[in-house]
Amino acid sequence: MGLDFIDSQSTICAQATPPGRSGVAVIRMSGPDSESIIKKLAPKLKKPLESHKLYYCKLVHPKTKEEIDEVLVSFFSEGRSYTGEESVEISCHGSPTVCSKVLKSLIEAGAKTAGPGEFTYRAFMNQKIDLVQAESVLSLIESHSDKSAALALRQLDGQLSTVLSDLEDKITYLLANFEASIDFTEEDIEIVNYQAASGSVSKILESIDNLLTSYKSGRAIKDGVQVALVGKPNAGKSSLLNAILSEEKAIVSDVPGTTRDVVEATIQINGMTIHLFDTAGIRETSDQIEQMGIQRSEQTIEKADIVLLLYPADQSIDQMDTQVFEKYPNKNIHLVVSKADLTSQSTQNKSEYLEALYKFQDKPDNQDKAQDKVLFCSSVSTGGLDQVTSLLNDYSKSFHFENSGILQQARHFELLSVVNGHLERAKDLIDLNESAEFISFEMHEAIFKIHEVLGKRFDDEVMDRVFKEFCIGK
Ligand SMILES: Nc1nc2c(ncn2[C@@H]2O[C@H](COP(=O)(O)OP(=O)(O)OP(=O)(O)O)[C@@H](O)[C@H]2O)c(=O)[nH]1
Ligand SMILES: [Mg+2]
Repeated sequence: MGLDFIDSQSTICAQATPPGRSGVAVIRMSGPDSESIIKKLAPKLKKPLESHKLYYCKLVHPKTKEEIDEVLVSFFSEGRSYTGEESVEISCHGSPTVCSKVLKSLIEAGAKTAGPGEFTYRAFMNQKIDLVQAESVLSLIESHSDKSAALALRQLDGQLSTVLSDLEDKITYLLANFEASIDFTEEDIEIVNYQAASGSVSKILESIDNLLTSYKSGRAIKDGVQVALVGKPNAGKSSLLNAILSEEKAIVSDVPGTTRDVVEATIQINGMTIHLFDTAGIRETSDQIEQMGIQRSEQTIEKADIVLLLYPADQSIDQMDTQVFEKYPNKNIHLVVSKADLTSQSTQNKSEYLEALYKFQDKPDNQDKAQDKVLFCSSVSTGGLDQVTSLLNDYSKSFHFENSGILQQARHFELLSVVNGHLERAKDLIDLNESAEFISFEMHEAIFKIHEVLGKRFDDEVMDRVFKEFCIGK
């Protein structure tokens, strides 16, 4: 994107609602000339506009005086708007022609088209929000599930920013002590109690570790959970996908190798987005297109949070299945015995499947948990999906964010991992009774990185990364 579009002296405008027809569309304007520009389009608005008031008026082209629309104008004075600048919002009729005329007239009257995310960028530059909150605006706009919207809203509310500022304060306090002790090294006065400081750093590291661990949940809440349906050709993967969706989404046939490309579908369970991926059956083949499909199946396994490895109840596990366990020993793999209607479940030997799986994966100490790894399903009989749906149900319920801050952005995770590294080194130095200068250096670096997360320090690269995802009008 580049930030060359930024010129905070200008007044910008853009449509805030999506393009297309709607009852009402909203056009936003922000910048020092907002009031004077809207008055050029609405000559009847003579008196100074009052903040947070709605004005009903007719808009006309500033030069030709052609009538454009009857609209509602809301006015926000400088310091009392989203961007912190004087701003106007025009609610006009939601016709693309009307919106385009309003925007053209605003530009004729002196406004310029906003760049992607420029309204939020200005809010950040005017210290209305920090960078973490700016990112949450985008997350909220893009949220596709109840939980992702709720989490983004919390971040916008400043919950994560507060947790990070609190960490910053604690590190700054320790740093101040170590820096003070640098000045007194000659005089043999003990300013810092190294043992107490080590304990304090451990506590901070614990909080950071909690945040870093929370990223797995945060990412799943934000982006959804990825579930891969894999297994041999004809195992019943596409049938299972269709049965879960109650829709004939993927082609089903008794010809092995029917599915070639990955078929994706999305469902919502307990406020979470679940992405289901039906894949090409894995087998040895000389067919080049099928080989490409199998490669995609493997890529899907790599990205997946849960892998459902299907194999039909009337067959036993073979080398193709165990290869998946062997190749992905750390994946959350569940064995799904498909077509369970073809044989009686009681004749199935669960331990045989478990043995095959736990040859390559760590067996949980809890026996029930170990047993839970095998599910039976039938895509054709009543209640045949119960075990699969309850697995997805339980999994989607396992994501919480009631209490502390939770990370959902890769940028935050990366930077806090660096903070963690600096503080671990600081703690090692403290425990070795090293000089306060070295310890202070690590703490300084840690604080710099927290500043980068919050946007107290930033450069074009950071801004580009944050704002490149935004669309115009946000
Ligand atoms: N009896 C029974 N037949 C099933 C079940 N699920 C699938 N089948 C049949 O098994 C055959 C293969 O089903 P698909 O869903 O296409 O299998 P797939 O794993 O997607 O196969 P590929 O795309 O070739 O890898 C079809 O004839 C289905 O009707 C089931 O639960 N019970
Ligand atoms: Mg298929």
